[in-house]
Amino acid sequence: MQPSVDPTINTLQAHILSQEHDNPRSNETLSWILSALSISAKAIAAQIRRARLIDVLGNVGNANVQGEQQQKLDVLANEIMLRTLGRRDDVAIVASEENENPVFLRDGVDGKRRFCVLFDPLDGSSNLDVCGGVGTIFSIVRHDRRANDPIESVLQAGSRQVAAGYILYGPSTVFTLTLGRGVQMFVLDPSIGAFLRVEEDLQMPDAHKHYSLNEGNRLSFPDGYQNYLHWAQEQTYSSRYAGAMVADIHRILLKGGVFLYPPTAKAPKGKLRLLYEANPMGMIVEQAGGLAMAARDQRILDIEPTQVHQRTPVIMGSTKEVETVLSFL
Ligand code: AHM
Ligand code: MG
Repeated sequence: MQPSVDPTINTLQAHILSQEHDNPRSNETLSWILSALSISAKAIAAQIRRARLIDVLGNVGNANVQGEQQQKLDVLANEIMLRTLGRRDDVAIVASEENENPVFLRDGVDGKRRFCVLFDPLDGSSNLDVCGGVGTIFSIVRHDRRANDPIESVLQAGSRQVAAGYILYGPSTVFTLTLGRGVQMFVLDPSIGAFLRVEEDLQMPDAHKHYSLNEGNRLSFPDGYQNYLHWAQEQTYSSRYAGAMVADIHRILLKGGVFLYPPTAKAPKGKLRLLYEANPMGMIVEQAGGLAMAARDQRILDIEPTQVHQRTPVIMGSTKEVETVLSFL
């Protein structure tokens, strides 16, 4: 007899099990990976909450593969994720913003389906010193056993993701997940140590007169973006920018608006990374009824990646707001 799941217990764990129960073939081994991500989220949240007290703020003194200064918590969060995911038999490869190359863990020679987990362990980490919101972003794709090396296996278009999500470490810890059938949102109840569902099949507002971008770069945006900004300000749009993509997209999922990271003089291909930032956030936004684009005619999830750490411009959020931006490009 099939085990049944009590539908009144709306925890992340119960959600994963019920999905597996309803779709036994498509999700057969994701539950262990998602439970590792949930444990990582709790461990990272605990470190962040006490960061100022246990001396884990500030730089390590090294630059990561992107040439960016690593914070102590970037390194710590990366280690937590590598350790928890590394122990899961279903994970073939892990790829992190903080590591130059994907790490190969095990193959699927026993015929068992295995997955690649790509992640940014601590996105927006420069917010840490000022107690601002930061997040973890993850993307899960099937491991391609025919691939010649780990890089080849992780280089898959975002439309092939089987699951994606983010964890926001703010006043509460929020776990937002899609398994390709809608978006579910959970909040950590620290008193019982479980993520409880707060939004089921979340749909974002279609429009909202808010834009979110680093306006300091304005003068080096391509003309279309500058014209859009001019227009939006004439229309009395409001500006909201947390400086952490997870916090900005989380707000837009709930309230609506558009998030942009255009090409700039400093970052001509955009700043955000395709595989573990734009793709997973793009899948969440699309599953919530929004749009995620890289350019006027380029959907983010359709980009065929060529490099693990490749960057892309990002325009994502409420459908009408994204369409308006595109009309200026
Ligand atoms: P990070 O992964 O090194 O933290 O960089 C990504 C972050 C995003 O969260 C955020 O949207 C963006 O960088 C902010 O960049 P800027 O400071 O240029 O506005
Ligand atoms: Mg990041």
